[in-house]
Formats: sequence, structure tokens, C-alpha cells
Amino acid sequence: MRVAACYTPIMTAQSLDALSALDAHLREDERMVRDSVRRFVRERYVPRAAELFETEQFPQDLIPEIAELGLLGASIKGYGCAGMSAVQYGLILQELEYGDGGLRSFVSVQGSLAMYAIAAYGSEEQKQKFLPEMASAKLIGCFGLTEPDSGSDPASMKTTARKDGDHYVLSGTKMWITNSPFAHVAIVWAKVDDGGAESIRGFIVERGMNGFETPRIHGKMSLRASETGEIVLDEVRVPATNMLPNKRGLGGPLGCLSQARFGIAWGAVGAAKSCFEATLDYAVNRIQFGVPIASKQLIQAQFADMATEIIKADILALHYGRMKDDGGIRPEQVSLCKRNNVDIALQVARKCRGILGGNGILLEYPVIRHMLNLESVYTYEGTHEVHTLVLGKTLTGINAF
Ligand code: TGC
Ligand code: FAD
Repeated sequence: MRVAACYTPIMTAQSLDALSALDAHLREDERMVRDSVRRFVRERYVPRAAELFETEQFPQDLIPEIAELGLLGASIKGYGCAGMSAVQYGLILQELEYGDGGLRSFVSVQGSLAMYAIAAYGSEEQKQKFLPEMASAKLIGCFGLTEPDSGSDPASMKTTARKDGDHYVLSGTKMWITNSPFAHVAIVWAKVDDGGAESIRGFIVERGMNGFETPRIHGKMSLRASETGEIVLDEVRVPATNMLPNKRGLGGPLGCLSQARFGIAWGAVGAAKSCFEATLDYAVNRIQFGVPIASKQLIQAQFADMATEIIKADILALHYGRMKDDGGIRPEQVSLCKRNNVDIALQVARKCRGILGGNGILLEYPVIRHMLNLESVYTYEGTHEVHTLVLGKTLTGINAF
């Protein structure tokens, strides 16, 4: 005979935010930016999130509102961009990924990768021509570094740019490119002439140039609400004035990645928070053995572990965000933050999936969607292992790649 367990709530439950008390360490302007994006995401995106994921659609109808909120190239100063601080930018990305990693990816790629490349390495003419149009979403950008045979080791890229008069002729294939199917411009990294790592240069390739195609990749079981494609370059003639003049070598694309990885470290925590909140709500209402499953120590232990990791990840992001605003952070610090925060977010999502039981595999709850999305986030912008080796190299001085 089963004995009904005793369940007596003795106090009002505290939210994750109340427990972390991190709000008190944010400035008024930071809270305002966060709250406006939070409203947008929860009112305009969350109600559609499951359907967009299921039907593999990025909501292009929301792009004007995203631009209106100043989220595109948000940390770039001038050229129609919002000029936000690193912490404001991080908070934005956390709210976006609370909605969905695909939404956050769109903003990361447009701002931290495509626009940043032009802002950091472009000529004044290129900045004037492209940045205001990209900030207002009249032009959408993508960032082509990865190739079918060149992922973690981008120095091995095969895409080439051959000088021909006042043009470069680009040939090659880029793979796994976020936003490429509908992008108007692509930042393409290619090897010029001698083929050495030092010869890697960035090019602004514009849709409509002959030989430029961006077939979509279908059937992804992760980030389904993000459009991912290839960039096929078949002898594309690009004016020499479209080459980014102010950077050569792999440090160019990797410098952009440092910006995007910083944002991802914040974003992943948003996904973890969404999973945590939905699962806590579920656990206090789901009755098994006559009581809520939240009254069981095995379940409470999981919430205690998850809350601790989420709050630690938030503190880490805020610490490095403050440092970035106060003078900068080094790439290995970005690696540490991206590696930790994405890893804990994925672990949180998996734990939450378990607590939801069978319901955990339904799109009705946000958990399986975030869990699957985070599998990509674990891999892109430097895999977990790549960041492990960056830290290993930093700590030991020995390159283990
Ligand atoms: P290595 O010799 O270490 O470095 C070459 C040059 O780059 C400099 N550098 C960096 N600069 C800025 N930021 C960083 N994070 C940097 N890391 C390195 C370095 O100082 C050096 O400069 P210089 O002047 O001395 O030449 O290069 P390596 O060939 O040994 O490779 C190092 C390694 C493996 C860490 C790097 O290749 C790497 O990070 N691989 C991972 C590739 C990657 O992350 N790909 C991402 C593609 S984009 C993407 O995934 C977008 S998803 C977006 C979305 O949807 O949200
Ligand atoms: P590989 O590099 O082949 O790695 C395979 C495995 O081997 C991994 O586990 C890796 O960690 C491990 N490994 C590799 N080298 C080592 C080593 N030295 N030591 C130990 N382990 C190692 N790229 C872009 O350029 N632009 C984009 O917009 C973009 N968007 C993306 C969107 C999605 C949804 C996805 C999934 C990817 C995207 N990428 C993009 C590509 C992404 O950056 C790459 O997938 C990533 O860098 C890993 O490359 P790879 O897939 O070729 O894996």
C-alpha cells in the first residue's frame, strides 16, 4: 500500500532573480534596455516560438521591430547604431535567447559578425555605405568563415580571391552560414594570392553579383527558427573597393568572433532561465505519489544545482561585461565565459527535460527547443573543445591543438 507523503508549503517561493539579486548591480539605463527587449520578446516572439521552430521559419516580419529597438549593431558607435555598452548588449542577447537561440543568432550575426567586421576593418566609405543600412535592417548580412572541410581550423580554408585588375575573383564554398539564404551582403573570408594564413582577407560580397548563391540547409534539428545556408562562390567578381582594407590574417575573423562569443555567453543564460522557470512551474504543479514532484529532495537538489550554475554564469558574464566596458577583455577570457555558460545552459536544459518527464519532449514547453538549440551553440563560435584548448594553452603555455 502506498503511503501519501506529507507536503506543507511553509513560505512563498523566491524567483531566480530575487535569489541572485543581480538587478541591484545593474544601472538604471541597463535595466531599461533589458526590460524593453524583454517585453518585445515575451509579447511578440514567445507566443510563436514553438510554431516557428516546428516549421523551420525565421520571423522576417519582426526584423523592422528588432531594428527599431536599436538591436542591430547595438554596440557600434555612430553610423545609425545605438552605441550601447557591453553590458547593455549582453542583457539584450540574454533576453533574445530567452525567446529562442535562432532569434539571438540573427542579431549576433548581423551586429557582432557582419557589421562589426565593417566597423572594425572597413574603409570610411564602406562604413558610410553599409552600416546605416544594416542598422535599419534595409540590408541583412551574414558571415562566411566555415567551409565544408574547414571548421575549427579556419586557417585551412580553401576559398580564394584572385586579383584581376580592379576586381578580385572569389571561388569556394562556405558552409553553415547563419542568415545566408536571405542576406543581402556576405562578409566572406578568403585567401588572396599566396594562400598563406597571413593572406586571409575579408570581402563584402553583395547579392546580385554573378556566381553568388546561398542555398538553404534544411532538416536541422537545432536552431530551426534560424535560416542557415551555404555561400557558393563561382568565380564571383568583387570590386577591390569591397575588400576590407584595415586587417589581414586570421586575426580579422577571430576578432569578430570575440565580439559574438561574448554575446553568446550572455545569450545561453537566457535559454537556461527560460528552461528553469518553465520547469519550476511544472514541478510545483505536477502531482505524483499524491504530492507535487517539487516536494521531493531529488527534484529540489536539481533545482538547487541549476539555480547555482545559472547565477554563477550571470555573475561571470556581468564581471567580464564590466571589464569589457572598462578597457577590454582578452580572447581567452571570452573563451572561458562562452565555454562555461553554454555548457551549464545545456546541462540545465537537459536536467529540465528530465524533470518534465514525457512532457519534456513536447514543443508545448520551451525546454526541448532550447536543449536542441544549445547543441548548436555548443558547437558554433568555437566548439567546447576549441575553447578548452584555448584555456589549456593560456594556462600551460603549450599549444595542444
Ligand atoms: P592563432 O595562431 O592562435 O591566431 C591567429 C591570429 O589570430 C589572433 N587571434 C585572435 N584575435 C582576436 N580574437 C581571438 N579570439 C583570437 N584568437 C586568435 C592571434 O593573436 C593571431 O594573430 P597574429 O596577429 O599573431 O597573426 O590561430 P590558429 O590557426 O592556431 O587557431 C586558433 C583557434 C583554433 C583558436 C581558432 O582558429 C579558432 O577559434 N577556431 C574556431 C573557429 C570558429 O570559432 N569558427 C566560428 C565560425 S562563425 C560562427 O560559428 C557563427 S555562428 C553565429 C550565430 O549563428 O550566432
Ligand atoms: P570540426 O571542426 O570538424 O570538429 C568536429 C569535432 O572535432 C568537434 O567536437 C571539435 O571540437 C573536435 N575537434 C576539432 N579540432 C580539435 C582539436 N584540435 N582537438 C580536439 N578536438 C578537436 N560558421 C560561419 O562561418 N558562419 C556562421 O554564420 C555559422 N553559423 C552556424 C550555424 C549553425 C546552426 C551551426 C551548427 C554552425 C554554424 N557555423 C557558422 C559553423 C560553426 O562555426 C562550425 O560548425 C564550428 O566552428 C565547428 O566546425 P565543424 O562543424 O567543421 O567541426
